[in-house]
Amino acid sequence: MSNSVLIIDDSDTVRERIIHTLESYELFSRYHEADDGLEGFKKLLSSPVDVILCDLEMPRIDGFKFLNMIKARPDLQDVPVIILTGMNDRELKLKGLEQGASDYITKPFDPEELVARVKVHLKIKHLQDDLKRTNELLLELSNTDHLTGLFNRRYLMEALEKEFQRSLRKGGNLSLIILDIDHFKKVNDTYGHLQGDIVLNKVALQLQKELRSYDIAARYGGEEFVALLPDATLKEALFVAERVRQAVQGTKFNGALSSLAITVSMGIATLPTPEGATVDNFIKMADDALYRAKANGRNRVEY
Ligand code: GH3
Ligand code: MG
Ligand code: MG
Ligand code: MG
Ligand code: MG
Repeated sequence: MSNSVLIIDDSDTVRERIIHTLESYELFSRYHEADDGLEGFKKLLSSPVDVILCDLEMPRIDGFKFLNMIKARPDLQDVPVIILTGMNDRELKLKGLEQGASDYITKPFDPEELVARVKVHLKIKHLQDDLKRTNELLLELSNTDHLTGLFNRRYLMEALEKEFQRSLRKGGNLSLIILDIDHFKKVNDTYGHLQGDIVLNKVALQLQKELRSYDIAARYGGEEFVALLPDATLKEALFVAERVRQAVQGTKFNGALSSLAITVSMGIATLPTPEGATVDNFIKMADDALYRAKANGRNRVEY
């Protein structure tokens, strides 16, 4: 058991009694003590704990102020605070719980009840920690762009690396289309970011619709998308890109966006290339072509 607890109380005797109780149940491997809220806050910053037992009435920073201090910190606000006080007052209890305390125990405390409640909050804290870790892991492992549902850049780069090597090995074709929405900043500026997101979703949908099942459509950056077309020749990629260009140009929006018309520019690169290519300059070829499409008036495809 590697749990740690912070006990904040201005009475040495009370702190001793709490530690004595917790020790006999072997709940914690580390005990931190402080005799007021400020001291407790400092201790917390240097050593994170799993649960805090906190007195209300203390000199300088009292229990309520301490609660406010830690609930204002995103890195500390999930640590459960159990108020342990001699004041058995309904208003104070409600105030404490409202300000973010996880529980409220009055002194003199019943040792078994204290331990039982500490256990409950430790359990919740651990479940919360697990959930946070799982979420972080899922995000890390995720292949999906959350706004559009297309693949994300991370997945695209993995797939591109694989397809690129495969194509070099077999001498087959591989086409890469980079798509960038024209004057997208103006859409955001005129209609707001949320409406901008709707437009991004629509373009993502249009792109996806023109692809084959084994093509990969990804959100490459803010308003940039990439389509990776295994085995597609330049001619085939041009055909796809042109269809996407026309589909986007013909898009009708509803509601606030009903008078909006958008276009996209695209750049294409295709393997094999005359000279030896790397993944990086393969992308750069498509990017350069996109740049030319922008320079040549937008709403067009270059390669
Ligand atoms: P150009 O035709 O030259 O591409 O013009 P542009 O306005 O599209 O070019 P620029 O790259 O300057 O602007 C891209 C804009 O995309 C800027 C940024 O605010 C917006 N953007 C990036 N990511 C998102 C997003 O996730 N949602 C929304 N709504 N807008 C985004
Ligand atoms: Mg006190
Ligand atoms: Mg851009
Ligand atoms: Mg741009
Ligand atoms: Mg753009």
